[in-house]
Amino acid sequence: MPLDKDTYDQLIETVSRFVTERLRPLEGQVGDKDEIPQDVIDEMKELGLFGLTIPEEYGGIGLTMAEEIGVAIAMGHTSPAMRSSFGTNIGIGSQGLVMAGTDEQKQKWLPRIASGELITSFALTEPDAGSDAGSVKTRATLDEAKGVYRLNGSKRYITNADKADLFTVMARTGGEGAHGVSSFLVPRDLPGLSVGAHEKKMGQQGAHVCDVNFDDVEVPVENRLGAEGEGFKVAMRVLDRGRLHISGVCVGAAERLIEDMVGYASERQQFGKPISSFQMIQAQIADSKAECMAARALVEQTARKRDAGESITLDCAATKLIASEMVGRVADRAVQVYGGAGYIADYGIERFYRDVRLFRIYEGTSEIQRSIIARETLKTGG
Ligand code: COS
Repeated sequence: MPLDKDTYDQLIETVSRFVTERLRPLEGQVGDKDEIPQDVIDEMKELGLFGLTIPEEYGGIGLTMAEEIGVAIAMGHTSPAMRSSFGTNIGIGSQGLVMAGTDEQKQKWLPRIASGELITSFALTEPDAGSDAGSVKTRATLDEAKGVYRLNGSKRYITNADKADLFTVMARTGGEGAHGVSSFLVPRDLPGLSVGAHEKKMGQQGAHVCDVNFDDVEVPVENRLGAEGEGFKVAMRVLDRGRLHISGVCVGAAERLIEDMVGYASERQQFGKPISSFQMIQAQIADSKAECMAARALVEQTARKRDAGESITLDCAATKLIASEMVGRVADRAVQVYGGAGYIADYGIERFYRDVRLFRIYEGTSEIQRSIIARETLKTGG
């Protein structure tokens, strides 16, 4: 059920105020220290951000996709890592359970995910299985006598793994290819599970990615999500909506960069007048604004389609392609409008430029989005 208009407006206003007053002043610090302060995370928990998409009956707010997109756009107005701290709990780390879990599994985990007591992670990617997600090698071998699957293998670039208490892990129970993959809820404290040190990245400091290793980890049979062999499809459905959510964040980031560009161009004087009076600067602002508006319209349309129960695989791929490429161009123009200052860390524009680069890679590269769009379009005849 959608929220009533007043409640929704209030939610967006609260998130926007939190972004402006609490998070934006911390962007430089988070960028330098590669860590989001714990008191900020605690405040996010109090605001209910960890449970935005968890159904109400399991302790969350149960936002519709269109409402979730409103929050994603509002959160996009600050460094993307801020959103990532609760992003896995409301997205890829919980939605497999929401979509494919039994009531018992949901009762057991979702309330604590919604409150932020448990942090979740989505473990699909492996050293040799990135875009070709159906080729994962991590194996889950059933030991019927003991009532467990024994997990062996490694996952790579797993967001929030260092903080995670619960992983959704895609592992092979059957033969080659996507149909041999199942998914499992794997608590971090199981013996044999280890998490590597977080990687040093180009951007999005404060959001950590790590390897996760499984060495004979015994996962109870009742922790399997859905039937054997259904894990890949669960992962793909989770990624469809994840791609849409990320597209909302891209739109928010572009809106922020456009505001920054306009502010700077209006203040900065050259040749005796603000640089905003020069048509070449105006063109960069105009192109950014128009492209951002188009992406926002597409994101909102796709969210409404998902809420209406329509098939959205093609739409999500197209939305992610358009929104992530758009914000890349906007960030590039922002550096150009700022000129020398755009290259200097203190202004924060170069940090955004690095941060938004990831949007074209994670949750499916632009190349993968294009191949999904082509495949779906060829299937339906255009
Ligand atoms: N929703 C539901 N089911 C889906 C689906 C979706 N979005 N996409 C695929 N499936 C189903 C297919 O219908 C097929 O089932 P049937 O054979 O029963 O019809 C099954 O899953 C296998 O699909 P497919 O044959 O398309 O698998 P491929 O190995 O060709 O892989 C791509 C497809 C490339 C799209 C997939 O591997 C992918 O998205 N890769 C990118 C992974 C990614 O985004 N990684 C980012 C890191 S995770 S944060």
